[in-house]
Amino acid sequence: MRRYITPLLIAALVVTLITMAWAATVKIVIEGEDYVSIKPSMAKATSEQASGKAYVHVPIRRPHAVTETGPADTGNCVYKFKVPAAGTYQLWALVNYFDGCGNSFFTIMDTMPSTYITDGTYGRWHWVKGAKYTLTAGQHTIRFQYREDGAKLDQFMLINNTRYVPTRAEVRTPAYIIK
Ligand SMILES: [Ca+2]
Repeated sequence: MRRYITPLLIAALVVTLITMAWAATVKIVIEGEDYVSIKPSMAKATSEQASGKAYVHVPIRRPHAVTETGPADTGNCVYKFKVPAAGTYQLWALVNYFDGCGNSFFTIMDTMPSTYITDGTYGRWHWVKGAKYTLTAGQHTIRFQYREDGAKLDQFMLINNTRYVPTRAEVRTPAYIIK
């Protein structure tokens, strides 16, 4: 009997540590349409395919840019949220990009330097990894801003588990959203 005790204790310890790690994971999921303010040419739109049946986007301009010409205005959406535990949070965004000149948003956290979120997948909803932010517990503000026309944002997530990779729409977390 005795020779089983050590492996059992180790197994119990491992399970406890894994449980603690998972319990400490904070996932903040905000819909694109949860903004506290919206400025054109960022606009809200509806879709049966979108989480919450809505998203925000920079509508395609005609003629659509064929080079990296820069945005035509400072259209943006501002979001306010509560962080329950200080830490390093990975930004993910569920987006649909038009093409190589319509595949990014600026992302600005609080007063931190502007970054942007982009990748090379077009014409379908998919998750894109953005910047990592060191956040204190408490209230924060993030702005998604027009960088290229033809970019759509369904929802975004901030998560303190940097290994987590989202694969489908996440469940909105109203407890962390300030509206
Ligand atoms: Ca949405």
